[in-house]
Amino acid sequence: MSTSKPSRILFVEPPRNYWFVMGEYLPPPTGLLSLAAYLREEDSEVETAVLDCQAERVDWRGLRKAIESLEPSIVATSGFTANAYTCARTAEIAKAVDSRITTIVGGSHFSFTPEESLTQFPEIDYIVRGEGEVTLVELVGTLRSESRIGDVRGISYRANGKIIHNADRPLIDNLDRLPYPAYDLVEDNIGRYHFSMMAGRNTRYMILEGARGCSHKCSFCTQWRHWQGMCRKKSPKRIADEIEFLNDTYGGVFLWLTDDNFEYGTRSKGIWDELRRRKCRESVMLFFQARTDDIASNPDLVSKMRDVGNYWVMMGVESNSEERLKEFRKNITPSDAYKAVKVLNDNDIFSHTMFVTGARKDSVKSIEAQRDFSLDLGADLAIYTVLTPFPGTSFCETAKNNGWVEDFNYSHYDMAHAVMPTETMSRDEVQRELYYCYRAFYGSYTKSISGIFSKNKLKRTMYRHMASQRVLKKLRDLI
Ligand code: B12
Ligand code: SF4
Repeated sequence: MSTSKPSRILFVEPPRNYWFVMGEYLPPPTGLLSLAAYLREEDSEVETAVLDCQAERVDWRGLRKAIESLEPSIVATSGFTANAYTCARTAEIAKAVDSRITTIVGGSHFSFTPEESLTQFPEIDYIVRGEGEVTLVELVGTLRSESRIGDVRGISYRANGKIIHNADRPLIDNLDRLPYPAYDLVEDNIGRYHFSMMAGRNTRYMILEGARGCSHKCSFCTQWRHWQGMCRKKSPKRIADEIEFLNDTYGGVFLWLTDDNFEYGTRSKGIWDELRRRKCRESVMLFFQARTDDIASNPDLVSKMRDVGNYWVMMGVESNSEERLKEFRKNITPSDAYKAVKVLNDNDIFSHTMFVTGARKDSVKSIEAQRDFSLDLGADLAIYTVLTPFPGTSFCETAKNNGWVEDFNYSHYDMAHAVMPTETMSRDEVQRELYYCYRAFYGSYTKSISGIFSKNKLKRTMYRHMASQRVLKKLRDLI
């Protein structure tokens, strides 16, 4: 095997655990598909393949066999904090097959921990920090031509026993220029991608990007820093074209927009205008993430988006406490949450609320109040998460500087494991309170029965699925 021409790159979605809190699902590896699409468009000398271990039911031994038979010169993978170790293990396997294989990782976790990760994982050769497309093309070209690696912006690596961090790379200025994710490279898997709880086992689940970044700066969130504090949006036409393409070409129905903050106020009008003339709007189920203040102040635009297929909205309500919201730098109020839930419910859009528990000043009493508030809102779904010090967040710096973090095992950084105590609660107590939150939401017999027999198909699917997945038991087992 050789790293000289042509480059043969294998993108690997490693074997991973799913996030049991939302039941059973199988997502497409969108980040890798976006990189693969751009790379093959820009570099005709590269051979590109994607191995989705999840979809193809390939375990670690199978991954090793696949690398042996495909003989890539480069193995690339992506991860966020909770699955960082699976990326390192992928690189380790590639090196065990052939030490000349170049291993590249990227994604939010590695972007924020290049020094730590390159020290901890000798099997990783290169970390691509931040936006990946242009950097990967340059890195692959540079490796092939054996030219100066020091000139490739946006990478970290080892040289002469030292860890080197090249300068950052500026962001792509127009996201419309990016090709569609290379779903053709996982064509055999497309029928398997699904999100049971949200759309049912047999509804085709695909992910697309409408924007990168967020203009807010919440203390617990990695996204705004990952995208350099900027929010770049694809044009309404491009977004509608991509939705239509996924629906027409691959039968994609449940379409999850990755945009961290959809912004109904500024974007709905254009996207609605594009979609309302297209047939696909009748069959797609669009999922958005949005802020409560934005939804609350734009009921008419939310209603317009419902007309073109927006069935489900997830919003970060986070807390009932003004003080906590201020500490999170969230810039919303609890009354925004009431208004937002009402707007969604009035428009028959599934209202999915998210809460953060286990902040430093949280106590059994304050979490109880948060729980009551979450039930009182009347949303279709509440997901409770534990405040987690993700590397790259400003909260992580505060938590580390104050010595609050007790658990440094990144595989527990999934917002379902308590990794820090609060001022008045141990980690076990935080974990127990988290369970009580879910028990209050799903455990109510009358609520579950009315959910299971609800007239709303999405609600029915969700409650039936959650009952079958024994989510409550899994959460209790964490205590
Ligand atoms: C869709 C999604 C999901 C889906 C499916 C994810 C999947 N495919 O596995 C579901 C619902 C299952 C999910 C679950 C979780 N998610 Co999630 N998810 C997302 C979301 C919205 C989109 C991901 C995506 O496709 N982005 C589009 C691609 C193109 O962006 P990208 O991955 O960042 O890749 C770019 C660069 O980072 C870089 N890059 C990335 N990887 C690589 C690799 C190489 C080799 C190179 C060169 C470059 C590179 O290049 C890419 C193009 O520029 C993101 C937020 C976001 N907007 O990204 C959160 C996000 C990734 N999730 C997050 C979290 C915390 C979770 C959960 C732990 C819990 C939760 N509350 O949701 C679970 C964990 C699941 C698990 N056990 O693995 C966090 C991660 C934070 C962190 N630092 O760890 C994010 C960032 C959300 C947030 N606001 O904080 N998620
Ligand atoms: S939590 Fe949401 S609103 Fe806050 S910075 Fe992150 S993406 Fe933006």
